[in-house]
Amino acid sequence: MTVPKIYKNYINGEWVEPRSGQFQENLNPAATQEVIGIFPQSDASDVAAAVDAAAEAFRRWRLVPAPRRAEILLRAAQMLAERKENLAGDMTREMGKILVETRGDVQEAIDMGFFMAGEGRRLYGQTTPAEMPHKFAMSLRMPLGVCGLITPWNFPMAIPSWKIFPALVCGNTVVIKPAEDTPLSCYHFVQTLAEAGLPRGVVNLVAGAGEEAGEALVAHPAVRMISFTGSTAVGRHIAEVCARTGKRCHLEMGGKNAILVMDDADLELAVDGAVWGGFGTTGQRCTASSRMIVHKAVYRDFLNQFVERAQALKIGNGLDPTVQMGPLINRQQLEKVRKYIQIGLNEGARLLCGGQVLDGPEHASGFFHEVTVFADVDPKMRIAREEIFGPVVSVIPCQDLESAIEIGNDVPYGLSASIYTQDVNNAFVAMRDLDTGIFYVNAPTIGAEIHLPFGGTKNTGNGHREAGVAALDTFSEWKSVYIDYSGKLQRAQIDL
Ligand code: UN1
Repeated sequence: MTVPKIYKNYINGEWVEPRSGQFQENLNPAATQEVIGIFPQSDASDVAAAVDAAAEAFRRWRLVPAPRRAEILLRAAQMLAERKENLAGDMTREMGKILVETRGDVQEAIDMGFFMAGEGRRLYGQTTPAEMPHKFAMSLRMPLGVCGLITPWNFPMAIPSWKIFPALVCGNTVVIKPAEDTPLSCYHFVQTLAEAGLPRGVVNLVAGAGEEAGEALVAHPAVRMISFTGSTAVGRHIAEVCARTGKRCHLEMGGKNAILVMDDADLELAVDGAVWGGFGTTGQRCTASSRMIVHKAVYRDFLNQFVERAQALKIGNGLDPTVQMGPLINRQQLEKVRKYIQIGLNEGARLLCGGQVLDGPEHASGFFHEVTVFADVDPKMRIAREEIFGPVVSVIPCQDLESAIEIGNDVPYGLSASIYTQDVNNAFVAMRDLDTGIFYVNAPTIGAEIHLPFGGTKNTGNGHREAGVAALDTFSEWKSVYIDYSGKLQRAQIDL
């Protein structure tokens, strides 16, 4: 076995050791004997050095014309495309999801790079008529300054890219703290940006724990905004600290997403979507389809087909191309899944398949769990309301479209929803009435594309969006400009 590599922080264009001298091993969740690398456990002093570097770099970066900034982003995206296969392999090793999915994750980063590079030649503001004859009025997008980014482990490169690319094209500089479980993919991403020619200090990477490095980043007075993707509990706490320290705060948190299956649905298609939406990424997406709300007329048929397909999924190491579902990310998540299965059983839900940790010889060295389906779930049960973030799906019977929508909305979250129906009227009603930020027709709740806004309502978000042009609103602020070329004092109507 090769000696694991020791990684450092990236501050002001240099790889530097954490001041504490503390490091932590990053293990492969499919084979815990494999150490992916040894990563810094940074503290507040490392974060402060990174923020200082970002603040200094901002003085110059904000003045680099946006089309020039964009050229660097474009180059980075092209380099990611050339490196895609290696990046995907490393991501599967550190995160566990299967290769087709990690390729997709890298592709999202590539796509976001291309998209945001295009924005370098737009970043549109507004020009409007002014109230006076010799006066001009317009609004411009201005960068915020130093952005603090805190990213999760389930999309180890895509989500850092969703934050870094728009932040940079708008003229901000950043400090990113990736998830402790998946720092390697973020290292690869930042390394690629550096090689693409990003000036020193524009992007800084500090690895470590949320409680220490993350907390220090959120509290730092020179950070102008925080963009966080992760749990609702942590997001709420971040929002409080941001409020106290006067920062903008963008939050992307939990989900409990439903697929509605109507009596006129193409059932085979719906089952396909349910399997992919429910068990893709081992259910560890905030967009995962963790609830199936199924019309009573097709309930039995749906359950039979769904369970048959779910049970047939091959679970194992995601590097094996025949494997369809990888492990959970870590022991804590595995324990969480076990806990919720017990809760479901205690609540009286009917366990149709799964429910066990996989610990046979093939699976013993990873955090593997069977795909699990609960049927006859009551919408009030905890397994139908709380985010499990694992391969556990609750199937809930419903009477009609109206009751399906009511059940769909009866959760604290509002990220994504979907309906399977052949009736265009049903589809439009569901689109209008399901209170989520993302909606699908005849497709599962996962699979958002990078050029549309991504985010949710209720406890999922806090009103901001990422991805698409909407991300520019998250990472910039408006300056309204009035130019009076009359050469005399003109007074607006309102002053008179
Ligand atoms: C997430 O689950 O945190 O829409 C992001 C999707 C992916 C992104 C998910 N494109 O499922």
